[in-house]
Amino acid sequence: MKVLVTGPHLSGKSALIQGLAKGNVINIQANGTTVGLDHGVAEAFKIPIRLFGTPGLARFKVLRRIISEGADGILFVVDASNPEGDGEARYIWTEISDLLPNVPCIVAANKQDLTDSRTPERIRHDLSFMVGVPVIPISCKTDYNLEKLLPAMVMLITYEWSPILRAFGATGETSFADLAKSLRIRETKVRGYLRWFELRKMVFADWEKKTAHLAPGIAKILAQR
Ligand SMILES: Nc1nc2c(ncn2[C@@H]2O[C@H](COP(=O)(O)OP(=O)(O)OP(=O)(O)O)[C@@H](O)[C@H]2O)c(=O)[nH]1
Ligand SMILES: [Mg+2]
Repeated sequence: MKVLVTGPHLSGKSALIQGLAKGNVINIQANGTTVGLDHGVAEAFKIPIRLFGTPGLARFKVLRRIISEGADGILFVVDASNPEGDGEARYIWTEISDLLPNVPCIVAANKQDLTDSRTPERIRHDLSFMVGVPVIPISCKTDYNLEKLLPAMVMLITYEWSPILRAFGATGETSFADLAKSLRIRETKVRGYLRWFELRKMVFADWEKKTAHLAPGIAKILAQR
């Protein structure tokens, strides 16, 4: 899975990727600001997650567009202690929701270690343009709640695809033919979906036997609901 880490300048995007990927990170920056990208690899529900961080400066719009391509989820990082950054958050949100419409998103309300940081309720109120997007309070400085972000993201992405993923048996193999039947689509279309899910390690397919099964983490999420 590819998860985009974006948000306004100096909100803590690079710090978050450091915290989530635990040092397994590449960062291109100059004078303390990202001018290229951040890349890190992490995991949730045993699903590998490739994190791509964008620069936050408004002028790097072109890079944000390139880095956003094909993202399955968005972590939108805001500085909870800095309401002056909300205008910039709105600008980046408008840009990203145009590039990645209907992609699951979570707001990470960062810097909760600071005494003047806003609560999730306050952030929901102040960023009311992000209607319906869940807000998780975090601190990259103390690692507060960092462990919650990626499981929540994998769950959101799985729910998004659950109408298709539920056609798989919870355990064991499901044949391509059975998938086509229960989804009422052609087998060629089933193969298209399988390639897409396989790339994201959400499903494993045996292309010779023409069977596939859910990754255990995905089966677990679907069983919980
Ligand atoms: N107190 C506090 N400071 C933080 C936290 N997270 C990041 N910072 C600080 O905030 C500043 C910006 O952090 P970065 O991770 O570089 O922010 P960024 O969003 O990647 O910045 P750009 O790439 O320039 O847009 C740095 O000085 C960090 O040390 C946090 O949770 N608490
Ligand atoms: Mg950065």
